[in-house]
Amino acid sequence: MAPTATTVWRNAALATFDPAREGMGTISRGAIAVRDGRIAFVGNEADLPSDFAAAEQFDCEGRWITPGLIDCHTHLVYAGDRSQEFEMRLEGATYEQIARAGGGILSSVRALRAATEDELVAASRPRLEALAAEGVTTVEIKSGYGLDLANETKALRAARRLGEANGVTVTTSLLAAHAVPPEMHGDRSAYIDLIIDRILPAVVAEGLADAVDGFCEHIAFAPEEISRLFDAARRAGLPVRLHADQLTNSQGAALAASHGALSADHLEYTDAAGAAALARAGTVAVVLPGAFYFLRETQKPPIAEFRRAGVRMAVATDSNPGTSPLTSLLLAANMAATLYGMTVAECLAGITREAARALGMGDVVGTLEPGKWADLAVWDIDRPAELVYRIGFNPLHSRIRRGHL
Ligand code: DI6
Ligand code: FE
Repeated sequence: MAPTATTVWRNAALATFDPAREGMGTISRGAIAVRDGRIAFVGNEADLPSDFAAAEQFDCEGRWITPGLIDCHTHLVYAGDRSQEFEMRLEGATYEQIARAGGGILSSVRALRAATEDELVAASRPRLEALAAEGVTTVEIKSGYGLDLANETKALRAARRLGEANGVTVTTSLLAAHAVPPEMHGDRSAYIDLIIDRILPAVVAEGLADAVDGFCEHIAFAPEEISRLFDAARRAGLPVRLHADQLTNSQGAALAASHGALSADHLEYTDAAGAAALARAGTVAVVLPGAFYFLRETQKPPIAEFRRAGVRMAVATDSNPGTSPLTSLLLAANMAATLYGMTVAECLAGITREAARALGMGDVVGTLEPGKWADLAVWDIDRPAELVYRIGFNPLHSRIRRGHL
């Protein structure tokens, strides 16, 4: 074992989010030993095994360490912006009106189709860097602004390249079922066939997606259409996730649960039966308060029902040009607390452990436990609550991914 492959982060307070420990799994005077990019020891510094005595040591001077943050729902690969539609909404237009008039998602489709893959990478990189600057080490990125074979694969390739180049683990979702492309003239069912017969097989053959997503909504796809797509995804060996009950209750949560989805996301209009279905299926509820805030929604996801039913909750940015031009996961956590009434522990677990679970990555990231990747965030804070409490302040001291600063 080369000595440089082993490092110790000592003199730190730890919020491990290890489910075997209480609350946030805190350790007040802790140490983490890292070997070959993975956590080899987590615990009290006094219990650090002597085999790590020769390792390179970093004195954290009492700072806090959390798992590297995980943004489990973004659409951050896009071209252009939608600030003009923002202005229209401020003058009274609604999101649905703009979407039905060919704006909304379709305006981002036009912009993405006109961009080269290199241009997409260049346009999206600052957004990924903004997340990383706040301690994010894993980001999920969806397609959904291409809506045909060439452009969906272009977006997913851009997402993969962003991950390789920027020290962030990127996991991708094929969200071809985001809107009906203009050339299909509203024929939703034919477009679902195109996804199943052409786009999904090509994406699988090239290894471009880690999951399949869909938008189940009156302005997007109906439950039967999503069901057909999800059956195909599962036959192709990909897990599924769903944009569910964001603008209306379309029984999206129950639909996601019935397909064993990793996550159901948004959920503002989900009812108690939907919450119970998520709990039974072990589907994570991903709340996206950035979109709620930006659309000035008033209907909140049923957090109390989720708690009662034992649904696991994650929090993400939904970073996208239309409904959540947000690139701060800490601000998303603050909004989950202030707008939805989630506790500090729920918010922080929601951007670490539960976000990992929502991505099907709960066995490799999301907590500080031996065997997981050494993805860490070191913070200049005295209490974990500060991460949720501040608005627009970044207390990150350093970010470690797979053992590397
Ligand atoms: N729900 C959303 O909030 C985003 N996608 C979705 O299904 C919005 C995407 C956009 O408006 O560009
Ligand atoms: Fe989304």
